[in-house]
Amino acid sequence: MAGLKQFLLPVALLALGGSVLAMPQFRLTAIQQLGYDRLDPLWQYSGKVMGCTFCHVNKGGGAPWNVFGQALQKGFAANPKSSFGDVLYTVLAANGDSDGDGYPDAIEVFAWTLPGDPKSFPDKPLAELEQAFSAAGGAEAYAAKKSGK
Ligand SMILES: [Ca+2]
Repeated sequence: MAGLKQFLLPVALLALGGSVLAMPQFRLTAIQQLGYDRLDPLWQYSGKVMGCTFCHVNKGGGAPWNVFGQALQKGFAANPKSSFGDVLYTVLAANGDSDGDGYPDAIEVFAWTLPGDPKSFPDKPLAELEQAFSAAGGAEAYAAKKSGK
């Protein structure tokens, strides 16, 4: 019996850990920092929460980055010693509209649309969203987690 347990536990951990590790660290950090993990309790395993096109042009990620991803890259260039979480927060708190669709990046994050794709934008008026965003804590709610991840 003990032998079977000793065999099964590592296999189970490997199966779980493999899919988690398959998700890039920046994406893991962003999903948790921006509260997207609330969308799906199994987000780490479904892989569907916050697709790569949040920051990248292609669905599979990698280069090139879309305009929001480029804004993050500029944030890193301006503060090379910052953590990804801090850069993400700085860009969102700056209230810019990377894709120029009329909705600031932070509002698009709040509304679950893509801040780097002008064809993706909220279906509610900006003023209404800004009011709800402010009531939910505004950009402060997107500050980097204290764990430093
Ligand atoms: Ca926008």
